[in-house]
This record gives sequence, structure tokens and C-alpha cells, in this order.
Amino acid sequence: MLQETKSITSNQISFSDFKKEVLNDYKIAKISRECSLLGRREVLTGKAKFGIFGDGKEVPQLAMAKAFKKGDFRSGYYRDQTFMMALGELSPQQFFAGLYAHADIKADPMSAGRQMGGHFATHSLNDDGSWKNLTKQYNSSADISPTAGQMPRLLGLAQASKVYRNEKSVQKNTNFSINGNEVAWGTIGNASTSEGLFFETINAAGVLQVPMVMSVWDDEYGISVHAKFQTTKESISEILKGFQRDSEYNGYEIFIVNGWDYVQLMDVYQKAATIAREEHVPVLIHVKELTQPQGHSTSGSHERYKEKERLQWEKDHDCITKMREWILEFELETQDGEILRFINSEEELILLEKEAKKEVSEAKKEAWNAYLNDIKSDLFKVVSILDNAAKKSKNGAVINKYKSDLSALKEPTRKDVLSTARKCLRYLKDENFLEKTALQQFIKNAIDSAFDKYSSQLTNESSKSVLHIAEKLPSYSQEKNIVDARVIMRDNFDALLTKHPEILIFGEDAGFIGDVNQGLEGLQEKFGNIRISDTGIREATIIGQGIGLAMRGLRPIAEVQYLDYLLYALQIMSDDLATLRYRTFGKQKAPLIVRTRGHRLEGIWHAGSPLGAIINSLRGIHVLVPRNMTKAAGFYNTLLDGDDPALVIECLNGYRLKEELPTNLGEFKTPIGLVETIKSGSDMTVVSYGSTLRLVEEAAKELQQVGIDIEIIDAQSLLPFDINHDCVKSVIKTNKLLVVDEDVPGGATAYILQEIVESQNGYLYLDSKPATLSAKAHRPAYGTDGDYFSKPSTEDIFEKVYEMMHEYNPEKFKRLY
Ligand SMILES: Cc1ncc(C[n+]2csc(CCOP(=O)(O)OP(=O)(O)O)c2C)c(N)n1
Ligand SMILES: [Mg+2]
Repeated sequence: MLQETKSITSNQISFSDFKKEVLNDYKIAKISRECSLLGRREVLTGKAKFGIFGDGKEVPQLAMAKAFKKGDFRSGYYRDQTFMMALGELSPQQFFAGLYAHADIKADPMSAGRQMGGHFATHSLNDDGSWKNLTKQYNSSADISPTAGQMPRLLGLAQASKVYRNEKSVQKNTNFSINGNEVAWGTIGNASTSEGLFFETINAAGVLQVPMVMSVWDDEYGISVHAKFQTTKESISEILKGFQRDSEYNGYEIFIVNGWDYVQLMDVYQKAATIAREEHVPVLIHVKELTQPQGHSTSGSHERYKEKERLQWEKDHDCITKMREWILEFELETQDGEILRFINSEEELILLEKEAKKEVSEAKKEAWNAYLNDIKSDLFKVVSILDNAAKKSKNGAVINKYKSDLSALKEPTRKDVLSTARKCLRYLKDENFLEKTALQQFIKNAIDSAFDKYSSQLTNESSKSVLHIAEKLPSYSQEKNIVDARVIMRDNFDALLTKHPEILIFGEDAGFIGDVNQGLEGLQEKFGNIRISDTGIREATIIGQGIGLAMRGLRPIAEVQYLDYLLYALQIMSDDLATLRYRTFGKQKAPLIVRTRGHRLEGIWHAGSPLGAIINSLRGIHVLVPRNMTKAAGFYNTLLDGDDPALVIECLNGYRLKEELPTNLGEFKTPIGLVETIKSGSDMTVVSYGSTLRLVEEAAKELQQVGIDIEIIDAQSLLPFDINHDCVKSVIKTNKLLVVDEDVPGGATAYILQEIVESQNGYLYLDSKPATLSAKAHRPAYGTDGDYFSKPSTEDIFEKVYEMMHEYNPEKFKRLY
């Protein structure tokens, strides 16, 4: 069979180089396959918990890797091990370290054992948290497990190139881009294209015309569910045909290619890369006829749901088998009539396959030993302590039994070691000798070091953390300049955009009209429509845009129009943004600021304040609830001096209220994690935040008239909350505590109560039962009366405080009802 080499790559290369490349590719594919085969065995024999592998998807990934350049980004899913291996970003040993959950970033650079295998990442950050030069390395944004969860971020990763190419203010930023030439490469399984996030991203990328190459690995199944239940017409390229660009409209370039066809794949991927890189046009590559040689994952077997014919078809169309056939059959006749081949006999290929097998088997052993040695050194320590302790203890027999059970374990875990140590300590509780102290010390150290391994890096632990940024008060001119509060937002954003050229603000109605509340009025005109822009109505991908842009060195402020609609974005904020630092052991960051507005308007979807849902799903993101626009502006100023992700919730009913315009716009700073006492008092500590504070302040005046003097604390920052423990200092003075908000009962008020009563030991100082006052459990009803009877009113606050004072001193505060 004669083949043209020209189609393999656009550059002409010599046959011997071409041959080397093909055989090297084949070897990578085989190594990757061996990893999958051995990986499954490791799970089935109990050495690893769960395995999901890239077998059956190897060959297209070789093609994608060839078209992928330094500076480019991948945002993909669990099938992409071959791609990572082809780039040199994942060795077989690292592959197995991940499978075993080796909790050491040096052994498992993908996540330090935090993510199950098959979740890939590269390091964007140095150890001190500063950026590396991303244009000089291959980049893979860290994978997450929810199907299609990689899509929103992909949009932002691609858009960053467009910004760097077209926006003058950031063009000198060479650590992140060279003229916007970088492509963002997405991968997704065929079944996951059923998710809304996929369609939302595809549409948005078409609108924005960003350099994104989207590969769909199509094996006709999503676990056991066939394409006929997943995709209209059973074909994603068929139904996306309407996105194809034409002479009249921008759109996509769409390619369809079989996943076992090495030559065609190389050709398609080179073409796709050129279109995306040079023209900034998104490309969809539908890679069909892929297979799952071992089924979906280690939790099941595909023989249960695939017909015999399908299983046979998969065997025949295995992409590596097909590539092997092609290598064996390949012949090229030169002009002199010489026949060129990749190999002279099949033996050469068999030898190469044996080498691949051996390499993987050795890498697996190395990974296992490295993983186990860490644990074994702890095990030996404990065994030796227990051995000596048993000799001295009256409970020696039991301790000896624990010790020998532990020693007998061939594959011990950290849990086995520590749990034995902790159980044995109980048998030493009444005794006193050196070994007991040694055991206590061991347990303490083990728990401390486990914190670093399993619980560190939830938030920024570097010197750039915003928690290190001190408060800076607003300054004011001599003659009071009282304005509508939204003017403070607008003028402060103006100052920030001038000061930080890498800020981009975008959202629904954020561009042309300058947001629905005019906080960005006139700024698009001044800073251009790249820095201040309108988006479609698509909250999840607005956040995704922000995550991707932030991962490439820009400082996005993503607007979600109203807090009630944050729920559309909450999933991606929770799964992706909030976990990014944690899941990469601090090797990636996305300092995205999400701006929204909420509390107190009218009705079920215009007055929500689901702060409990927010703070409990967004650990890893700062959640800030400023009571007015000066405080809010101060938060933006602080956040932009650090690099932490945050959500700022402005008060929707505060834009038209009057505030004094500060003179040091862009400079004054609201501290993060600190509360503010806005009224001092001696009878009760009342903690609240956001719009509800105004009601508490009103109630305080009325309470004063009946001789009750409350202290009001503005929480301002819910995540983190009151790191200086100022609330308990107030409770020490008042001995009574009430937390008020307009979330559901047991929402954010319960969280604040737990912080003060339990974490800050507030219970020690209370003279009466601590209480919460929140909205009703239902969404707020519409209208003034709906609001009055759904959310806490001034009267509710007054009466709650009064009732608590009555319980404390019934003589002085007679019953109201
Ligand atoms: C949101 C979400 N729902 C369900 C799952 C469980 N799940 C994991 S993979 C998968 C099937 C994905 O199939 P496909 O996209 O075709 O990828 P393939 O595994 O076939 O390559 C499912 C349902 C998940 N991870 N996330
Ligand atoms: Mg599939």
C-alpha cells in the first residue's frame, strides 16, 4: 500500500525522521495501553481504589499532542493519559503514583494523590505561588470529574488568547501569551456532550470566535447508555452542522475523522490547529469509531451491556491494532524505485512492544515501592514503639496483638498505622513511661503531616494571600460629596481599570449600558469593548470565562446579574473554582472575582439570599457581603492586590442610597476576614450582614427607647469569618448573642453561630440561649407584604431582642404578648 507522507504533517520531513516519529508514537500508544491494562489489574487486586483509563483513545491523542504547542492549554477529561504521555507530562511511574494516591506532589504531580487517577494537570505556579512562564511549557488545566465540567473553563482559556492578541493594555504580558497564538484544546466524551454545559460553551465560543479546538472522543457509549439515548441522530457533528461557518456568518470549522486512522488524524489536527491559531476560529473535531477495550472503568464490565457483534467490532477497530496494521503494510516508493518501509519484519514491532511492556511493569513497581516505603517507615516506627510499650504496660498482651496485626500487613495504609497507634494509646492512658510519650508524639506528628498532605491549600497559603492585606480607610474631601452609591462603584471601577491593565469586566448588560444598576456606566466607552463587555445569558460559562482568563494571568471580574441566578453558576464555582488550589496542591490558581447583587427586592426569584447554600458549597472561595458600596468597592480594591478567588455580593437596594464619595478611589481597602462593630452597646451582641444590617440599626434605635442597648457587628466577610475572634470579645461584654440574616433558618446564621459559640468558645460567656433570626423556610413572597411576612422585619428584630431580654430580666422587661 502506498501512502503519502505529505499528509502526516504540513512540514516536509525526511523518511527516516518520519519513520522514527511513527514508531515513537506507536511505542507511546503501547506504553499507555500497558498502563491501562496493568492499572485495571492493580485495582482488581486491591492495590488501588478505582481506575478509569484511556485505552481505546490512544491514537487521536497522539495527533492532538503533535499539534499542541508550548503555551497552549488543555481542558479535558479522564481519557487523556496518552496525550499527557506524548507531551512528556506524565510518565508511567507518575501514572501509577496517581493510581495509588501517593500523597506527594513529587510522586504524583497531577494532584499529590488528592484526585483519583485520570485527572491531569501541569504546574502553572512556582513553589512560592508566583506564576511560571506559561508560554514556555505545555499547560493542562486540572481536570474535574463532573461530565462536561471542563467546558466552561475551556471558553476562558481560549478567550485569553483573543484578549492578548487584540487588547493593547495587556500585550506586553509575555509570561502568558505571544500575540494570542495559543490554542485551548478541549476533550469530551460523546455522551457528556448531552450536558447543558457543553452546548452553552459551544454556542458562546462561536459567538466569541475564540481559538478553541474541541475534540469529541466518540465510542458510542456513556458507561452503558448507547448514543441513541444520548444524542439526537446519534451524532454530535451531525446536529452541530448549523454551527459550520460560511461566507455570510462566523461559526465553527467542523471535522469528522475516524479515531483509528493515524494518517487522517494527523492531517485533521494540523489543519484544526492552524485555523484556530491563525484565524481565531473555533474548531470541532468529531473523532468517531473509538472503543473501550476494558469497558468504562474498573467498576464494571462492558460485556454486560454490549452485544457480541459490538464487542467484536471494537476488537477489530481498536485504534492501536489498526495503527499496527498500517505500520506493517506501509510502503513508499521513492523516485528511484526504492521501497521504503517503517520496519523490515514484524519482529521489530514485537520487540518494541516487549520493551513498552517492560518499561511499564518496572515503572509500576517503582511507583508502588515509593508509595509503600513512605508508609512503611511510619509503620516501623510505630511497631518499635509498641514493642517497647508492651513490655512495660499492664495491657502488654493487647498491645502486642495490635502490633503483630499491624506488622503482618503486606500493603499497609497510613490509616492502618495511625489507627493502630491511636487505639493502643487508650490502653496506656493510666500509665506513664517514655514509650507512651513517644506514641503520643508520633500521633501528633502524623496528624500534622496528614493535614499538609490531605487538607492544605484550600485557600491561598502564599504571601500573596489577601488575608495579609491591611485595611486602608477611605479618605474624604472637606466639602462632603454625597452621591448615589452606585457612583462610588462606577468611579472606583474606573480607577481600578486604570490602575490594573489586566482587569476585564463582563456579564449580562455589563458592557454597553454599564450594568443594570449603572455601576459601570460609561466605562466601555472609556476602556473599550474587550475590557468591558456584554455576554449572553449563560451564567455558568460567564464563570467559566472568568476561570479560564484568570488561569492565564488576566484579572477577570465576572458579573452574575442577580444573586438569585447564581445557582446556575454555583455548580461550576463549587466544582471547579473552589477546588482548583486544593486539587492541584497549590500548583494552579484562578484569581477570579465574581460580582453579583442580592438581598431584598421583591419575590421568589428577586429577593433570594441563599447564603447557607453558598458558603457551604464554596469553601475555597472568599465570600464577601458588604453592607454598602464603599465597603464593596474597598473589597474589590483589596482583592485586586492579592490573587484569591472571591464572590462579592452587593446590596441590590443600596445603589440609589446616598453615600459620601471617597477621594482615594481604587486605593482604600476593606479587610477580608474581619468583622466591624458598627454600634457599640452593652446588653446584647447582634451579628448580621448585608441589607439586613439597616433593619438591625433601625431596631437598635427603637430598642434604645425601651432601655436596651445592643452592640451591632457587621460580619462583612462570611468566608473567612472573623479571623481575629472579635465577636467573642463582644459576647464577653454583653453575655448575649443573636445572629440575624435573611437566609433560611439553619443557613448562614447557623454557620455564624457555630463559629462564635463553638470555634470562638462563646458558650463560656453566655447568660442566655444564643439565638438566630432568619427568614422563613420558603422563598420570599412578592410585594411589600410578601417581603414583610417572609423576611425578618424591624419589628421581628425588636421583638426577638426584647424577648431575650425578658427571659434574662423578666422584672425589667415585661412580656409583650
Ligand atoms: C455530572 C456527572 N454525571 C455523571 C457522572 C458519572 N459518569 C462518569 S463518566 C460517565 C459517562 C461518560 O461517557 P462519555 O462522555 O461518552 O465518555 P467516555 O467515558 O465514554 O469516554 C458518567 C455518566 C459524572 N462523572 N458526572
Ligand atoms: Mg463515550
